[in-house]
Amino acid sequence: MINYNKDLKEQGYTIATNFLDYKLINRLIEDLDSWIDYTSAIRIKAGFGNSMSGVAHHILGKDDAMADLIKMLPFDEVLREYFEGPYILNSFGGIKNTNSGNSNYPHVDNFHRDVRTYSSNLTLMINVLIMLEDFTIANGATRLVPFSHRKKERPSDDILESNAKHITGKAGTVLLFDSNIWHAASRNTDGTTRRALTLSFTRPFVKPQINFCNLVGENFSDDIRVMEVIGFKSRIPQDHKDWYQPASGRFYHKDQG
Ligand SMILES: O=C(O)CCC(=O)C(=O)O
Repeated sequence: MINYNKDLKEQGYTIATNFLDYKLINRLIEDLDSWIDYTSAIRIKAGFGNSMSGVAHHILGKDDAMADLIKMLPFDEVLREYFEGPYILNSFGGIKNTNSGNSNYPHVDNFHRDVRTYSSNLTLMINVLIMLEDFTIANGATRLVPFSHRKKERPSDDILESNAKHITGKAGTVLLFDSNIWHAASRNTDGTTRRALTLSFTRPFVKPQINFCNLVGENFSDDIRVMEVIGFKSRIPQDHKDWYQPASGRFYHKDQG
């Protein structure tokens, strides 16, 4: 069996193949497109225009394939081992890279890190990128710079460019990486669609990017591990009534670090 955690720690990333079957991939593709339509309507209303076209952020809250994916607890064992305990969902997005000319979402087209606080000894965040279609160099596969999670400073553009590695793979392949790794999408030159889901997970004391508990509601799953990943065991009490609770009803449970 591949030692995902050894790769993650040493080179900063690891790759798992054949993670999803085609039936689920097709449902995820269809639902991603409807999330992109939904979020782009909200962005247009908010005055963002088309500056993030082809992207959807925080795609949970419907009874759809995205919810089913989270309920599968993807890579639970790897994440639990990497964080040495519980972890929660920090963000769940999707991206449809179709562009054959202009940049549609500069944040992902430029080399970046997805965690803003650098900590070399305590990993705060892991990215999980799920390829819903084949990733090729021509259609804009992700690029990353192996070992770049080990240094605090941003390497120069020259170093990033010359050490970056394209991560290609068949639909259903998953790229897991330490969020300190410098990475970017690359230019789609053949115009074939390249959809992916981009999730990140953190230790429970890091604030998620959105209140997933609120988005999915308390009846999301009967599986306590799923509810823990959503963040139900690491919530912030809203008032004193929430705070003064017996151990079982606490908003932030003591086993969440
Ligand atoms: O779409 C890609 O290849 C990269 C996505 C990315 O950079 C991100 O999710 O932070």
